[in-house]
Amino acid sequence: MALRIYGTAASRAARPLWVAHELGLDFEHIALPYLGGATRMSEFLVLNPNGRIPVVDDDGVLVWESMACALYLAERFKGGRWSLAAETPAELADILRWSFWVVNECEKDALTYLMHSALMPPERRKPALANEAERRLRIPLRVLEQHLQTCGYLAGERFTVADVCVASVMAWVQGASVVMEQSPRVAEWLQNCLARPAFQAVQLMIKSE
Ligand SMILES: N[C@@H](CCC(=O)N[C@@H](CS)C(=O)NCC(=O)O)C(=O)O
Repeated sequence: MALRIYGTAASRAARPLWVAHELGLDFEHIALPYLGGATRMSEFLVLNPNGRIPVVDDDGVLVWESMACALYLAERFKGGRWSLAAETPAELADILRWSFWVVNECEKDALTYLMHSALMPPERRKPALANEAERRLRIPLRVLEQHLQTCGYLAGERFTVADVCVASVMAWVQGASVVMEQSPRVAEWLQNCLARPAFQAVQLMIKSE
């Protein structure tokens, strides 16, 4: 098998896995957990010296950083039955800016919200941290809401890898009032993205791991 994706589906590996399912790629999934030390073993550090998942191994071409993995797969396999990659310079600009935007402006606060509202055991959660993260997210979410008032997608007039990158982060805050109450267009767009069969396939992978 020439294409391998490392990382449990219940992690940022969901991003390249989502793209792989969208494109109907033939790949091997190595569901490496991020807890328990497997990512710190020397065999894994050869793939990613940062000791983190995901990693994409495309016949020896190694990609780490989950958004880079998603962008790489979309570009590398863009000639298939369905393209998630840019077809024009304007689409490329949109894909790059939204993907970098979500990592830099939203991901940290979205993760803090998720950890302190759902993921951590209740006794370790700090609601004040979740509230503060949600409050900070109001500013970038206004930008996304404004964009979606006139466009159905993030790049061009079709679903692209930019939607995967941004929706994969917004999924962490999908139940928060900053989405549900403040950002109705974001909520609608997110619901459409998460209803896609490829995203649902990743959810099934999570359940079966
Ligand atoms: N910026 C990196 C973050 C990767 C990351 O933190 N992955 C987590 C799982 S979602 C991990 O491997 N954690 C293990 C560790 O940090 O030791 C990316 O987007 O790929």
